[in-house]
Amino acid sequence: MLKNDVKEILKLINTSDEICIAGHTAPDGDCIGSVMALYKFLKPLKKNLRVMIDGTIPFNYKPFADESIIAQAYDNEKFDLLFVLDTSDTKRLGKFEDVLKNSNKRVVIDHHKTNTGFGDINIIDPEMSSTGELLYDIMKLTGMEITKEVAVLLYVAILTDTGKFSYRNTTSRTHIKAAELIDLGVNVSEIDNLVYNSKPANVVKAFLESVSNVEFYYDKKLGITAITKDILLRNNVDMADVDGVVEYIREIREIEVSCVLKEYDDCTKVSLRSKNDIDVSAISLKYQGGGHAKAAGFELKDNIENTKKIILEEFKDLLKS
Ligand SMILES: [Mn+2]
Repeated sequence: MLKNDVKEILKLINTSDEICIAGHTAPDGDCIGSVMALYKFLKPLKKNLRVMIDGTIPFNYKPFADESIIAQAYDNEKFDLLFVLDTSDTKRLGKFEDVLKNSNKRVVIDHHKTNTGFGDINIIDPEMSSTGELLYDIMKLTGMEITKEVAVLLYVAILTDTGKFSYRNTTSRTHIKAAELIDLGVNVSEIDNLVYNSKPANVVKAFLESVSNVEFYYDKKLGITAITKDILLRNNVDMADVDGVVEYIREIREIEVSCVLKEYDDCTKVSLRSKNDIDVSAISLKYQGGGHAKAAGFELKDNIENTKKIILEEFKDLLKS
């Protein structure tokens, strides 16, 4: 039961001095919001806290992430206690993966159904919209103070992982918790402006280019495009900043599955979104990725062209009428 797990976690916190809080590579709003919220929540306890997130903080989350406290590299430091948030498998810790074996106790808090539970304590609830929502439940059970600063970070986590409270993972409880966070002082429109209405022009241009290159297959049920190195270079933007292309393509009426291929030097990362019944996490798992039924991804050590062929093949039977 959650209550007992929280009791155990509080005991671990009390007996620990060195505490690390880690999130996943290519961090999103839920990861950054949750990690930073837990950091600020534990701050008053005067422990030695470290934060580990491998990857660029997207520009719109920079106001919520204190980058001076995020570790740049991992030098095999040891920890009494490690929290791993929003991270469905150990590989997603990226360059910080070894922190797992260098920590005495591990607490995993996540809402990905593909999470196997690699901690000593695992709080994994796929019914939750976001790790932020789950973390809020946990924080309430500790009886410790949730400041406005913490509330803002949890709200960002919930807001972004629910696609502004629009995905199916959004429940009445999600709204009730968001309301409680607003009562703690969250300014809804201010956050909306920071997260969604703050894009630099070159980021929007790269986004539009990526969207306009979309190709349709199987009666437009599959839409596929790529964010190439060339698009990034010409517009002078980071991959991490071009967000939402895969969701945008899903907005097309006929689309059942949208796919974005992200071109990196040594691999292609695949983002998948499903509109109805197709479980894209099953296909992602097949290629050592993970995620949710409607939002998942994986990477291949191959170029865009070959990756695209694989995607077309994978969805052929599911989408061909
Ligand atoms: Mn999440």
